[in-house]
Amino acid sequence: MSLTKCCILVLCFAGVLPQSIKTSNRGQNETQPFVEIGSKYYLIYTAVTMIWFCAMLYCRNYDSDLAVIESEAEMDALNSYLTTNGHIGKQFWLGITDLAEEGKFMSIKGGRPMPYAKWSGGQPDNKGLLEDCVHLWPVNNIFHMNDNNCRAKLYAICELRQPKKSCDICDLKIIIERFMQHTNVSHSQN
Ligand SMILES: [Ca+2]
Ligand SMILES: [Ca+2]
Repeated sequence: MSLTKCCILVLCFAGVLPQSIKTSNRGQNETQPFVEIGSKYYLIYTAVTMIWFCAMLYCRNYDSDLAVIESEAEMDALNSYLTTNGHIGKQFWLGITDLAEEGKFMSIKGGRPMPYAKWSGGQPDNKGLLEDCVHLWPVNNIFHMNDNNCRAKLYAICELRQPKKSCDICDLKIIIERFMQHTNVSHSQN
């Protein structure tokens, strides 16, 4: 990571982020303030525009990540929501970048190649050799993807992380059961 990028991250932590950010509390209302759109929960944040790095950190404050659209169904659901809820003129950062290797767009969520793309005409074009972060913008009132300068100030769409797989709980359950069995055996021997 270059010194410039490090400085940008420090700036984000030092107060560029909106003061209203709070760590999510999933205890009372697990999805608040996210809205269910299609098969996922999203936070459409339109109070402040941010550079891509700050948008990424903003989402992290909510135990979420910049959204990564994984299928045509997800794209259609999100497009439908944005266009019918007053967001048609806005642009939103996604969690996709080719910062690591030019032209190889990766998901920041899973560290894998972007699972789905709906580029607008002629994109991605890496205009001025400066465009490494992907966002949604409306073309003819339909949201498409474009690579843009990561320092452009756009809105953020955060995507709530999926719950952990139940196997973690299963493993814990097995450990507890074995402990209880061991305790019972110990007691019966005493
Ligand atoms: Ca690029
Ligand atoms: Ca572009």
